[in-house]
Amino acid sequence: MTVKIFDTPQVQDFLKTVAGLDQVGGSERAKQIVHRLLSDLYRLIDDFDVTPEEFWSAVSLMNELGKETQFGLLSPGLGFDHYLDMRLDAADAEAQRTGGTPRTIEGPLYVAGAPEAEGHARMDDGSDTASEVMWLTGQVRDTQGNPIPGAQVEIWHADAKGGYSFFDPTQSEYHLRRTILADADGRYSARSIIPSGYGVPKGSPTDQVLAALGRHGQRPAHIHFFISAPGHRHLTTQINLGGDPYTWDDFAFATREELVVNGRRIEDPAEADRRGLEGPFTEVVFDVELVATDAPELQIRHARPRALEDAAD
Ligand code: MBD
Ligand code: FE
Repeated sequence: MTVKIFDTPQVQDFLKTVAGLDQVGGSERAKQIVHRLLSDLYRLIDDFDVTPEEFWSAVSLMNELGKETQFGLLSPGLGFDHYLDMRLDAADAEAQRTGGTPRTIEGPLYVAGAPEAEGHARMDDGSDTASEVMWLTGQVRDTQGNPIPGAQVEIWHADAKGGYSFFDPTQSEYHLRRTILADADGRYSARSIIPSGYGVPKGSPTDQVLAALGRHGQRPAHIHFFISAPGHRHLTTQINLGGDPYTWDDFAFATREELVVNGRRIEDPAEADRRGLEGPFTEVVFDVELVATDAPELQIRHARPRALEDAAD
């Protein structure tokens, strides 16, 4: 079957009707976007001769994605999250807003309302005694190099199995999630455990899409950050721990050169003692530069549905 009907007046008129272009109610933007989206998909069906079997298997896959709340997981896998970052970067470049630590994607696993601490926090609950202790620290500065006291540093990361608390019901509440207010010198520190990389659940609908593309669903070991301070641009970013086989092969496309950090193994008992630790540990240093801005809307994270967001404020 190689019919080509997309360009006929019947199909073009039909698309206008379906998108509500002949109706007075509704949203003009929704109509324009849906009209364009459906036009692109209808054309694709014609061009690729998509069969009813193929179409309905795609519908079924989307039902499965929704049932398992995996659209937010497929999204970075299909590069949408990174594409939105590329657009923000381009808009910044055009407005000559340059400098500062680069952004990278938030991902789908943030949970609002993590416990707050001043200067330092312990992030793990002590249940994992086998994992390497991570001492995560850094300074928040402006682009002139001045420290930003009181900067808010929100951190979240996976456990040794690559799971995130809240989404992984076996972990304690807010495990490996903290908000730390930087000290008078703009410094923050956290005691935690070295995270493992993340893997899309095997056989899940997201995994099925990736498998059809010949791709894997692995992320390197990484740590998420929201960093903000009054008068400065809110920053959403992550660091990747260097030396991970997936550092440059992240299914979510979040790696940026400036954000790869190599941990430093410290075995000196005096250094451990200074931090209240009993043995060797790995120190991960991440200094952050925030860009100054007067625009209030740039000082906060953009709105997006997030787990427990309303409980936070
Ligand atoms: C993650 O931990 C993550 O950060 C992203 C972007 C996707 C899946 C799991
Ligand atoms: Fe993550």
